Amino acid sequence: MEFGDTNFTFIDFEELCNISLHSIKTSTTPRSVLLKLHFDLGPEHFMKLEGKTRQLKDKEVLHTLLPRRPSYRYQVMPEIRKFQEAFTLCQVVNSSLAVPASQYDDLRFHQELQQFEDVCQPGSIYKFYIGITDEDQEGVWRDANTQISITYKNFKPGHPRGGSVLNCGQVLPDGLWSDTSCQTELCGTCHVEATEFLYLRGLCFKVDNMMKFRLGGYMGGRPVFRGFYFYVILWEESGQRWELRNTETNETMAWLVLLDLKQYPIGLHVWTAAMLLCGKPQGSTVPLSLSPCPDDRFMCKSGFCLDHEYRCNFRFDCQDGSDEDDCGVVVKDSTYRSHLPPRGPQDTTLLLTPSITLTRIANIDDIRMTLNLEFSVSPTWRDDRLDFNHLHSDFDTLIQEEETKGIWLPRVLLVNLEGGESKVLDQTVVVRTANQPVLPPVASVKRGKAEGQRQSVCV
Ligand SMILES: [Ca+2]
Ligand SMILES: [Ca+2]
Repeated sequence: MEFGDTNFTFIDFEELCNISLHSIKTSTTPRSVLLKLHFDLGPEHFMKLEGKTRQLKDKEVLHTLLPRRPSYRYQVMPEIRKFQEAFTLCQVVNSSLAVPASQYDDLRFHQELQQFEDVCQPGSIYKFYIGITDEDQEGVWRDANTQISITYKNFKPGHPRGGSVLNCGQVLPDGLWSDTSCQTELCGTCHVEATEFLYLRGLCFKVDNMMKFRLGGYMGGRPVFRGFYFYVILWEESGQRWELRNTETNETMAWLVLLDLKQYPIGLHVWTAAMLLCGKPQGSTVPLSLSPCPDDRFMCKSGFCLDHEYRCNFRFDCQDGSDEDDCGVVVKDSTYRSHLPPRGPQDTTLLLTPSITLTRIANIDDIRMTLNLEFSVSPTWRDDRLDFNHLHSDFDTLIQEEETKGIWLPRVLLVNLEGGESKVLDQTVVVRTANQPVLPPVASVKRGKAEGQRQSVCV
């Protein structure tokens, strides 16, 4: 199965009618776009549009006719968690733990929660978190996402009850707010901006937009990730597993069972192909990642994003430590022979011309006729048989001793030492970028991991 079939011309205003336009083809007329919207958005929106269909010529016109939806949605994550866990989950799906900022927001928020009253902490009146906390300063309620103190409040009379234990916001059944312990297990709700999305990587998508998914509504009682095209990632309740489906053909493409049922398919997971998938037979494993990380950032296994400078820098920066996994620099294929030197330019014999830097004349002993010198010898060469990962663009990358053992290196031998000895110099091997790095394919699950190719090596 290949994902290069781009029959869509309307993808660039996906913000407005993402789901509705999934199955619209190139030949679609504006009129039939409206009919499709009528079907998907419901007759009440169609009535607003209908009177103006005559004039529809291009997508700009259509753009102006579409009903304006709010730029965000509330999305209940209907599993109970502690406050910090609910906060983190919203972050990793590229959203924030919801904090209604007006009466209108609060109304929408409460309406969203009502659908899950029977699911979240059944039997308790305390069911839902709100993303506010007074942990830093008692009585000063701040938005946990921005740390800015909130202006709109909707606490029940007599609430918050106060104290250093009750530091997180919760919603009561009537929609009014109260305070609770941040260790209480309640459902969180994410505030999802329409412009924010996640990338699904690891499939043979040929178009960037095919990788984009966003939280949009519920299926099987849990949030669904809707692709900008016709793919969805949904919770399959009877099988208790996540499924990647093609809604156009109604086929399940891959599935994932997570041991922790509360977990979402965010970050890197090994899925199972439910059909022939990108050349892999049914039943084979397919690593897929779902995360907000754009191409220029590294994705921790958990789905959090890091700047590349933290990748392989000998410190754990991801909570799961995955930024220090697979940090090998040297890539060689099976034809590589470490006892053979690389060829020189135009296939000549490699000639090494070392540069010598004298750093210190430590001692001159004219009685014993000896000189004590400190110096370094730096031969530089190019080995086109090797590729390298994780190279820094603005400074040399050190190759660990373990890896230097597997590659050809010149031996620099110093003779005529005091007493007639000879000595092999201590060596440090660094790699310097000699040309532009080659990035992995756009949809690669390792996108952002490997970079660099065919560089010079110095000793
Ligand atoms: Ca408090
Ligand atoms: Ca690191």
